[in-house]
Amino acid sequence: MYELVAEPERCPTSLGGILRHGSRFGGPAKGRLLRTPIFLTAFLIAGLLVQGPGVGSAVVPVQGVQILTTIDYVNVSATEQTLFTPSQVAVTPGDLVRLTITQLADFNHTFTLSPLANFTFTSSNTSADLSAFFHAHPPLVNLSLGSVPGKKSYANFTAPPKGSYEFVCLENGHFRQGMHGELLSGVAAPANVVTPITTLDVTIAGAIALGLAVGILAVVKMRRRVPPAPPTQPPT
Ligand SMILES: [Cu+2]
Repeated sequence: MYELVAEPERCPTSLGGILRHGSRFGGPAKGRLLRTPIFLTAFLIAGLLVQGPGVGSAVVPVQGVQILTTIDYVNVSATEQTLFTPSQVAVTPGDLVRLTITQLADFNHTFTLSPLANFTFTSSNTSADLSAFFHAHPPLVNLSLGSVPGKKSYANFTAPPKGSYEFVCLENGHFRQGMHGELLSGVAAPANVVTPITTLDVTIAGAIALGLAVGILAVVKMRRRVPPAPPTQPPT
């Protein structure tokens, strides 16, 4: 008549229950005690690797799953003095470049990036010369910045193969006033701008996974020291 009363010893739904009932999977006692934390750790790490953005983000930063792509954040300003600052920015070939251009002037500029490696315009080139060039060689990036000071414009692109790529402003006369610069992809670069944060995020995710695994192992050890509860006695 007591068939429906749950017997904890047969229902290893808790961690302690699973540990106490390792023998149901067979094998010597030492082996089963080792297998359970290893299984839990592998399960945890597998979960970290396969989860998509937003899934489980309470535990691991979303950036932590972006393992295969490194992002280079590049910020350039276009000034009232018809200059780009900085005029040299560095990226790594193949990285995803997230480019932000901040307009500081109250008149239009463009940010127009040449697709040709190791090519530079001559200082006597007019805006018409530049436009003709970009008609023949479509730019990697071509942003018109508007004329509102403080406005930001954005572009995402894949960093080109190793080389130096010139960027210019196509507004009349601005290039000849010095409004140009270089995107250095995989070549000697100034010590600024590039921040491959995704590599750091992967490290953080790995550290969190390791910390969780150590925590689980600690819990497992503590649970092993607690003697199992006596079996529930059916009412008489
Ligand atoms: Cu300009």
